[in-house]
Amino acid sequence: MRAVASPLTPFVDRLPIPPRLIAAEHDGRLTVHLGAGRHQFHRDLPVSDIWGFEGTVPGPTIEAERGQPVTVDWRNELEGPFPVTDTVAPTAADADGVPAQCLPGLSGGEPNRQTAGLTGHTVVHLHGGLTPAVFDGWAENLFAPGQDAEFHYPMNQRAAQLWYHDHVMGITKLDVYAGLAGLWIVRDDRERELGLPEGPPFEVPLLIQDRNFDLDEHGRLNGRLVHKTDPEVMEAFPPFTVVNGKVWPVLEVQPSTYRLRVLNGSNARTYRLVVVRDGAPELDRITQIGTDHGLLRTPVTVPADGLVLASAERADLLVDFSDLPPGSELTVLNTAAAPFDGSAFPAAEAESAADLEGLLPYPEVLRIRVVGEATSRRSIPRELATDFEPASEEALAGARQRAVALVERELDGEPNMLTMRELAPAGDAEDAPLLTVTDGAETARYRVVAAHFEDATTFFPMLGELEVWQLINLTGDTHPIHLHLDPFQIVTRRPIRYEIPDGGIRERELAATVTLERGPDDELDHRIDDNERGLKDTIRVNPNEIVEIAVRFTTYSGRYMYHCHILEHEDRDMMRPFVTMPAALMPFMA
Ligand SMILES: [Cu+2]
Repeated sequence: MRAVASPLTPFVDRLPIPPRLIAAEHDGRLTVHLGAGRHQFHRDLPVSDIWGFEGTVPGPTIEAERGQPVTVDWRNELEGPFPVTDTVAPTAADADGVPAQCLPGLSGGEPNRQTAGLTGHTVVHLHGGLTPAVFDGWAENLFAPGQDAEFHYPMNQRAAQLWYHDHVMGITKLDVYAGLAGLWIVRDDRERELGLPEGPPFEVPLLIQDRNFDLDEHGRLNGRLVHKTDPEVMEAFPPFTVVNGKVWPVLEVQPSTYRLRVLNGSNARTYRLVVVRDGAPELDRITQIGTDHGLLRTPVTVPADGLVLASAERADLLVDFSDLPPGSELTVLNTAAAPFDGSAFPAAEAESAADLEGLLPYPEVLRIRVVGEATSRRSIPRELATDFEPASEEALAGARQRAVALVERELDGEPNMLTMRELAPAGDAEDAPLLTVTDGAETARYRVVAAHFEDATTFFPMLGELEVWQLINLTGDTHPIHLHLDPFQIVTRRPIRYEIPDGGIRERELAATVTLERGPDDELDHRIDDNERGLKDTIRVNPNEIVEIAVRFTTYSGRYMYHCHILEHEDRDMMRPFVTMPAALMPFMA
């Protein structure tokens, strides 16, 4: 296996803990400035220009209480020039065959002039928030430098780890990459009844991202942020893993039980995290208690290969270090090649996970070092959440069904276009290109009724009504699909095989035959992991797979978005609107 030497030394910086901004200490009224800042990503890197909340990477961690509203005055004080160089390498690999994305610098790419000219228009979305539509951060409702937006967050929602980030149409990938992201933790009585760690030192948020940097004329890293893609891969998979703003940091822990709250805030990269000590995985130290929207019903172990988190997914973990003598070291490694397609990788081989072709030159994520004398192990409650159950068969059978095909359209001379094709049943007489879905003896026939963000809205869920959304992946990559507003539960994940005739993918039309059975070359298990059986807002849809989710929008009417959370996909053009409606208004819809 070929490798490239790292220009940065791993595990020399301490893991930073973002400052806490506790809403209750400010009567629920917060002011957050979005501004240019300076940030050092690693001891041996020059300081980088960034755009961040409070001018920091990441922004402060906002902490709120369930039922206590928070108003944030988001003050846009962003100033140019834009702090990231955006480029496309002219070739996918250099003369030695090393993928351009694994290397720092521009790899011969021209800086994108439009990106350099960005003016700091922004909008903030609270991911996972049950937020009225006007405050949800619609991607086109921007505020300019010098303007502010006062957003009201009711916080009528269960305890969970959320995050806030920029959500501008077409450039979320750039603004988030520049640093515009931070954590938001909701707390409630149920978590306190369970005695879970809250705050330092035993609760540690881990925001994982990947970044790349430019080189000076001598080939030395100069600290400037680089967003680089290549002619074959339209997503950025930068080589350096950053946790809470530092490349490969060190977390010192006491021999005790820690609550690690992990968020993948990367543009595109999926991580499969494995904890290794003395060369061997020790995943049994980890108990997962929560997911995107908070506590699971019962604690679960993480999957045998490791904890998979696609962009925007969260995991609430209790990790037991209580048996470890001072000086013990554990390493968190990532074994997921990119672009991620769900392929397995055994945890036992995590130390040799480096894979240039898989755009994973450095599997390192975090070093954990045990210091101090033994304290106590924390017992883990057997019953966690009691406020939700899986939808019954009967409820599912009566639910409104919607279907969406995830489609990648190849284009000459420009990056591929990804879309969510919303489907509607086709009449018997229709001869337009159709997508058919065959499940046993039954075949459903669909036509595409919307593909791009600006196409007319076709999804009008009624408040209070259960819906089942089918997400049909007709691409070769895993897509983390995120719904704004209410959380959902996964119902099924099933293998499909499909055929798309030549020319079957057009601007809006789609011809495809989908069969609900495993294809002969399909090696994925298409399993629902135990840690996905909670309240989710982002769900992975793997290749050759159909995922069904059950969702009930409950509280707010209005125009919301759902999208792939690979930011390069969301920006081009894997995002669609939906409008939640009170039942009483439906008869008046023209
Ligand atoms: Cu995607």
